[in-house]
Formats: sequence, structure tokens, C-alpha cells
Amino acid sequence: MPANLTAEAKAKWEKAIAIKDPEEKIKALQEFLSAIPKHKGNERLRDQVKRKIATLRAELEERERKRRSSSKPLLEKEGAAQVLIIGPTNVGKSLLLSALTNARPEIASHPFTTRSPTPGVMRFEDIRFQLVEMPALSEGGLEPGAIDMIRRADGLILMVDLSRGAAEDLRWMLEELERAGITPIPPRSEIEIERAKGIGEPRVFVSGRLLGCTIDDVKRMVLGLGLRDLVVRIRGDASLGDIEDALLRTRKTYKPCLVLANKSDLVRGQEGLARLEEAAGGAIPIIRVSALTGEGLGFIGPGLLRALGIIRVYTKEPNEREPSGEPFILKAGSRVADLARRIHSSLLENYKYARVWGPSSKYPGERVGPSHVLMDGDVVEIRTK
Ligand SMILES: Nc1nc2c(ncn2[C@@H]2O[C@H](COP(=O)(O)OP(=O)(O)OP(=O)(O)O)[C@@H](O)[C@H]2O)c(=O)[nH]1
Ligand SMILES: [Mg+2]
Repeated sequence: MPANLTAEAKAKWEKAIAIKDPEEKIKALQEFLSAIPKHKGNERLRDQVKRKIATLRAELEERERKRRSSSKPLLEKEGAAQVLIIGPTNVGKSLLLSALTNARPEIASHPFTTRSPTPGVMRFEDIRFQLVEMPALSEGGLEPGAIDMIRRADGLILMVDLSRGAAEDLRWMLEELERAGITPIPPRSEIEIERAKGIGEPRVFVSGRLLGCTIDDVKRMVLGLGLRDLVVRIRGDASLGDIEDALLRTRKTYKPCLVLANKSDLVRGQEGLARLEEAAGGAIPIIRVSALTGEGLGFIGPGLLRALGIIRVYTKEPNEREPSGEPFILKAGSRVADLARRIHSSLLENYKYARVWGPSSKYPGERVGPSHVLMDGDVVEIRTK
């Protein structure tokens, strides 16, 4: 232990070494890390602490993986996406759920009516979303069970009451999410880390740009953290710091969010919206609705589709006139190759060309290669050899 640490940092260290529980220990070590001044003399110590955090994480994840494989998810997903409705009590979550889905939750003016996650299926055009009303957020913040569900969900509806403390409540929710390591702001890169037993040296794949570092820097950092047998896949723009955060699991998890400003029938015109937009920081779309009168509810389907970043693509057999029923649900930005992979694992190998009708085609029936980027509403016919 170097002598130049502040009393505060020393106290944090004492605390961290006394803790047995790995999850708590990681937290304490992270606190200690942020209390060590960032100058040259401390670099070794900072590295050691980071290494310790990385090994604890790896242990925890191994345990979590074993637990997951033996337990079912809390709530089975249904439809194109699972979206949780989160909000303080009485904002109208249950009335919204019953207006949009087949669910019939209890609706009441007394607080904390809904006590357990309540699912319902919402139809939008030809797809279905699963909406889940979560028990109201209370003073105690997000429960561990709720955080677990948020991590597994595809997106969140953050609901507030326009006639009562909407901006404050949104700030509160965003703070709680932030505390749980969840952000509504899309990251500039996706970083996937996978274990590959026995490969030893790390493998790093980049489709995008490394900002201010090289692949060798990334490999050195992985080894420096004492991590082995890892494959790191980076899409988009990432700095060494972004990658370190991903390796130490201190990176925030991105969840697409949509704010519903409910009870619009109780306020005049645009009242309260400017303050709400300020609280959303311009980063989250807001829809003004009334679960009671139905105003604005029609914007929720398209809003979810956009926020979740998903597109619907229809497939057509060669020589058929009409596409066949249910769309494939793909991530926005997906290519014909991604669609082919989804249809059948061997389709891409036998791929000859595809024809596209719809928003992404220059003309109806345009002939395209596997890297053609698809759009919502496209119809695709894949020709094989
Ligand atoms: N005027 C008006 N009242 C609404 C609206 N939405 C809900 N309410 C009323 O607000 C009260 C609470 O509605 P709920 O849907 O039970 O609220 P909740 O968010 O599910 O509340 P908890 O489950 O108790 O946390 C009820 O009296 C509803 O009738 C709305 O858009 N306009
Ligand atoms: Mg309710």
C-alpha cells in the first residue's frame, strides 16, 4: 500500500479487503479505485486494483451463467419485443395497459395498486409487443428483481403524469436507472466479449474505428487485466477506455426508452412539456397521451418501433405474387445476409441474388447482393444456386 494515499482512500481500501461477498467487493474496489489520484506514481496500484476487479467479475459471471442455465426467465417474452412500463404510482400504467392490450389489471386511485409484473400483448399493425406493467417505483428505488427484468427487456416505457410532477419524476427514474447501470442513450459502439476456452491470447475483431488506440493496445490491455481466453468484438467507434469499461463491466447497459406523458386531458395544450423535454435531455422521445380519452395512443406503436430500432421484413417465394404472412423482425441496419441467416443456416451458402420491393429498393424488384441494407416494410425474394 503506497504511503501517499489520502485517509479517505485508505479507509476505502480497508473496507474493500474486509468484504467477502464478490459483488459487494467489486463495488468497494471500484470506490477505492476512484479515490486513488490518477498520477504516474499510482499507476501500478490502479492496475492491480483493476486486475482484481476483472478476476472477481469473471468469477461472478461464471456463477451467474450456471445459475441462469438452471433457472427460467422471470417472465417469458412474447411477440416482437418485451417492453416494461415503469413509473411512479398512480401515473396511469394500469389504465394504459388495459387500453392497449388484452390485460385487465386493477385500476384505482389509491397508491401501489399493481403489486407484481403484469403482462399484456399489444397489437400494432401486423406485429405484437409484450407490454409489462412493473410495480410502481417507490422511495426505495428499483428493486433487484426489477433491475434483473430491465436488463433482460428489449425496451422501457417511462411513464409520468403531466398534471403532477412529470419532469421531477422523469429525472428521478433516469437517476435510478443510471444507478443501476442503465442508460437511455445509445452507445457509439457495441462491444461484445465472449469466452473461448483454450485460445489463450485474446482475439480482437473490429468493424468500425478504434479511437486513439490500435488492436495491439487492446490485446495488451486484456492481458494486463489478467484476462485469458477472450474474444472481443467491436462494432462502431470505441476508445481504449470504452473497451476497458466493457471488460470491467463498468459500461452502462443501453436500453431504448420512450417517455409517455400521460393524463394530457388534465392539462391545457403543451403545458408541462417543455420542462419534461429538458429533463429528458433531448435524448429520449416523448409522446403526450391520455390513457383515459385515448389521445395520442396511436403514436405509441410507431414510437416503439423507432425507439427499439427494429424493422419488419417480409419474404416472398420466387414466382409467388404476395409475401408470406408474418414479417421477420430484424435490427435496423440489418442486411439481406442477416435475413438469409435468420431464415435458414445454409441459405447464405447457396445465395445467388435477392430481389427487393419496398422502401430500400431503387425500383420494384431491384436485384441486390447480400450486403444490401434493408428497411421497414421491405419484401425480399432470395434466389439460390
Ligand atoms: N384523467 C385521467 N386519469 C387517469 C389517466 N390515466 C389514469 N388515470 C387515473 O389515475 C388513477 C391511477 O391509475 P392506474 O392506471 O391505476 O395507475 P398506476 O400507474 O397503474 O398505479 P399503481 O399500479 O397503483 O402504481 C386512476 O384513478 C385512473 O383512472 C388519464 O390519462 N387521465
Ligand atoms: Mg397499476
